Amino acid sequence: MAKTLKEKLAGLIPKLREERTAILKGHGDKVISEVSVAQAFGGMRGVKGMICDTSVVEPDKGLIIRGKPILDIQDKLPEEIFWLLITGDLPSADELALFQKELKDRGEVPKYIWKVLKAMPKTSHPMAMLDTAILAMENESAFRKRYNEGMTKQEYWEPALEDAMKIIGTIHTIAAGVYRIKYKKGDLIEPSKKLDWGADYAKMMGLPPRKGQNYEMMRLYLTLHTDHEGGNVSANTCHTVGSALSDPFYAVSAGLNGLAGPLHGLANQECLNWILQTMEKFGGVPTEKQIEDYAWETLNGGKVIPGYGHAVLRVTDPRFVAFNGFGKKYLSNNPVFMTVDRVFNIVPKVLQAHGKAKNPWPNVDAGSGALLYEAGIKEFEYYTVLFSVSRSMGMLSQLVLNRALGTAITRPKSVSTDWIKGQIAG
Ligand code: HAX
Repeated sequence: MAKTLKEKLAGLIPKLREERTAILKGHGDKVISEVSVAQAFGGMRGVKGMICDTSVVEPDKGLIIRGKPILDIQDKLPEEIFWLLITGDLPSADELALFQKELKDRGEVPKYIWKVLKAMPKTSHPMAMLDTAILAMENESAFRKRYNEGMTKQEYWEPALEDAMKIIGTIHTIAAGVYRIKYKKGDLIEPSKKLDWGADYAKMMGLPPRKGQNYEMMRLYLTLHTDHEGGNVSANTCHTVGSALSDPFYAVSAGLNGLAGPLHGLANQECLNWILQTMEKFGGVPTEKQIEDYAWETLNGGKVIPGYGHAVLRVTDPRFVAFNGFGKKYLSNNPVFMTVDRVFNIVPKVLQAHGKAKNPWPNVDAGSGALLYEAGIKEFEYYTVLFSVSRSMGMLSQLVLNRALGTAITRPKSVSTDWIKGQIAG
């Protein structure tokens, strides 16, 4: 008989706890990182100060989920990736079917959420709408109820998982509702009883299936964005808020607020903007020389070229490679995709000549917008919502594991500038 996710985790957690205890007992004093003045002033870049087992980002390889390079698992469903993130293994066919059913069983969005969303100003950003909806749904939290009843620390992960499954079971429906309400696309579309998570999201947004191409695009998009280790702004924020035992609704809503920043998740709306501006300026697919000129114009204007550079990566992001592969398969004659592809030939050389960015290569956001645009999603400011639906899986898998392992409340030590001056003076 196939196991539920909860049964599977219940079997795994005792071993994970033993391993953690043994490491801390035997090697708790081992130094794994030092911090320079530049790192303290510079966003703690590179400081090793937290644990995340769901995925790692290797500077020269990109995203690796539980030992599997992302390009090797790009054809898996996002539901399978969630299972992989949280348990370390891909689900069997039976486990997947049972898990998908469990998500659908939790798929009802409370009616008050639609009232909240419809009451928001017409000018609200779709990310503000999504984050507000998740926060308003805190009312449903099993974690908060069980905490107030007095559960033991050993039990924390169980209602955290229940909340995680409620969020994943509904976030695509809420996000599709945000799309239809915000952009006046008509009545809300009910979730399907049959479709998988990604295809159902596309359908509820009202995208035409296009012989399944749009469903395939959505699954790929959601699979590629689930997780990017623990230190990025959204994961780290979710982790910190969750570490105070704020329940998963609070923690995920907070993490998504971080994803809404232009240097993080919002970059994907800015990328396509940059591509379309280039096309508009030059009246169609620009030549390589025109792209080069426009890239310099952007840099000389003191702006960043969105979609390029990364805090950790030092190679072309494999997720960009996956999107490019989809584009080459379905959109090879499409002007927007052709421009993205041409920009990829030019911008790294310009950034190298500019000499500032440590990584001149494209990140995940450089190519995804073209695919979304061609799928019929023309509202750029919505793109981060799609990112959020996927990233909720990474944040929640990390959060459930942290509650299972009893990870402590986050509390790094800050120091004052005077203290730094004192250190420098010796
Ligand atoms: N265009 C122009 N300048 C860039 C650049 C780019 N694409 N990428 C980096 N630089 C600049 C930085 O602004 C910085 O300049 P200052 O010294 O004047 O501050 C310098 O190069 C060194 O930066 P870095 O160490 O290479 O990069 P950071 O770790 O500081 O920042 C960013 C990483 C992703 C924020 C950065 O590369 C950037 O702003 N890129 C464009 C925006 C973008 O694509 N963001 C999406 C990232 C992926 C993601 O998280 N998605 O959610």
